Amino acid sequence: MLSLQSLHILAAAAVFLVTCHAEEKCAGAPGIPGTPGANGLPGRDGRDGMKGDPGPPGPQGPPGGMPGLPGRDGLPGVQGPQGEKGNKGERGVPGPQGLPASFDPELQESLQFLKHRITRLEGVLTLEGKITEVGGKILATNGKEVNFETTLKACEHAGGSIATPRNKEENDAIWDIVKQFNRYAYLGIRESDVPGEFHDLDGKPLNYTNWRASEPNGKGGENCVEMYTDGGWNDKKCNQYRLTICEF
Ligand code: MAN
Ligand code: CA
Repeated sequence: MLSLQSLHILAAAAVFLVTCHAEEKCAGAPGIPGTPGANGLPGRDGRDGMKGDPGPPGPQGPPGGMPGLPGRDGLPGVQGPQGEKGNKGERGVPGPQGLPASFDPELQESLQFLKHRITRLEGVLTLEGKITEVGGKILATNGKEVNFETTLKACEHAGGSIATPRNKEENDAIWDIVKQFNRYAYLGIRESDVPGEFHDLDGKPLNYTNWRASEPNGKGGENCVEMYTDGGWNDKKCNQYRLTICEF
C-alpha cells in the first residue's frame, strides 16, 4: 500500500507531466519533501473547571462519640389563652366646660331631629299594631305564651319588664292586647308572704286592682296573677302558659 508521502510525490509529478506536455522545455522533477519536524513542547495548563456537586454523606461514625451540638429552635407553638383582665386605669382629667344644654343650639337641633324621628317611628309601630302607648308607657307582645318566670326573662331581655297595670287606663291598654290575641296574660304582680295579699314585683302594695268576683281565692296556693279576656284579674299558679306582654 502507498504511503501518504508517496501519494504527494506522484500527484506533483502528474501535474508536472500534464503542464509540461504543452510547453517546449520541461523543468526538472521537484525534490522529495523533507521529514516532518519534532513535536512542540506541551501547552500551558487550562483555567480551573466549575466546582463539582457535593459528594454523598459519609457512613455514620462508630457509637460512643461526643454528643453533637444542640439543633436549631423548633417552630413557635400555638397561642396561649388570654390573660386575666388588668386593673382599671385612673380617671382622666375632666374635659373643658360645655354650654348648658338649653343654650347649645347644635344640641337643641339634634334633639328636635331625634324627637321628630322617634315620633314618626312610633306612629308606624302603632299603625302596625306592634306597640300601644299609654301614659308614659309603651306596651308590646311577642305573641308567645310562656310561664311566669320565662315572661319575666323575655321582657328583661328586651330591655323592659312584665306589664303591670297601675290604673284603669293601663289596665284597658293591656286588656286590648289580651282581647286581640284572645289569650290570658300574666301581670307583674305576685302574692306576698301574707296569703291573699298581692304586691308589685318591687314588693310594694298595689294602688290599683281589678280582681274578678271571688278573686283572689288561692289562699297562698296561687302566687301569680293573670288577666282574663274580660280584663279582670285572677290569682293563678305561675306554671301556666300565658301571653307575654311587656312594658317599656
Ligand atoms: C280555677 C283557677 C282559679 C280560679 C277559678 C275560678 O280553679 O283558675 O285560680 O280562681 O278557676 O273559678
Ligand atoms: Ca284564683
